[in-house]
Amino acid sequence: MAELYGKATGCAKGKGGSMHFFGKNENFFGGHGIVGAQIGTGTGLAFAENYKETDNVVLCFFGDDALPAGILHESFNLAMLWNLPVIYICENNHYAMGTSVQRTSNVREIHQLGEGYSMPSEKVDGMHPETVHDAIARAVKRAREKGGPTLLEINTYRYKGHSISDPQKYRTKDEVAEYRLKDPIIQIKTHIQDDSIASADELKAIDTRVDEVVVASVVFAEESPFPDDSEVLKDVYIDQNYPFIVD
Ligand SMILES: Cc1ncc(C[n+]2csc(CCOP(=O)(O)OP(=O)(O)O)c2C)c(N)n1
Ligand SMILES: [Mg+2]
Repeated sequence: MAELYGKATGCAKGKGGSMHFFGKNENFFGGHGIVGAQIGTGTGLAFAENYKETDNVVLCFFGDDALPAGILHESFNLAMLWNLPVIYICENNHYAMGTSVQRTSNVREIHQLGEGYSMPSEKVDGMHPETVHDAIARAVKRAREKGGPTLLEINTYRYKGHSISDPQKYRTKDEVAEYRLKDPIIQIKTHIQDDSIASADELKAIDTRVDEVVVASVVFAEESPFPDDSEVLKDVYIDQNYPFIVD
């Protein structure tokens, strides 16, 4: 939350903002402001884990708008060639900034993109949390057993527009309403209660705890200082000879 507010206590010291969350200690390397660019980063991180002979697996997330990006295809090729421990997770919510996948990609069954690289791939119902968990567990197992990368097309939906200035003329209100009925949180709550895993009161208590964490995070962010001016060029990759730098 502090990073969102651009505060010095944020995970990227307030210099990343919403686009560049980063936490080295947490092994968390993005957000990325450039659509698709994190696919190259994720592949490189997988190369590093492989090189260091660790048991770690990279989960590399991207939206449906990253499909036509050249870096996706180059990364898929190298990841297969080098048998890297990476899971490419396409969160297919069917829309990019203001365009549906149908209008930008000739391949509508996104998981089929893996076939061009002989990469194991799966289409997953993203509205069922347990289905998602199982698919990821299978892919992680494959990677840990030296079976290399997996492409998961996880189908989901975006209820809101890309931003507050998105008039959402590319879809109907009925379509949004239909997906809301299949909301994964509603589905998992129903499942938990139907199977008596937890009671309505226990779920309410979890909601309350979550609200408290969110409020505490917002208060922490609001009360934190902005980064000091002296921080502006620290931790930023720049050419020290670049002319605007004056001591
Ligand atoms: C290379 C590049 N082109 C354009 C943009 C502007 N842009 C920001 S988000 C976005 C659409 C992203 O859509 P998707 O990948 O489907 O992600 P979603 O927001 O639906 O999860 C675009 C085109 C950008 N950030 N980078
Ligand atoms: Mg999308």
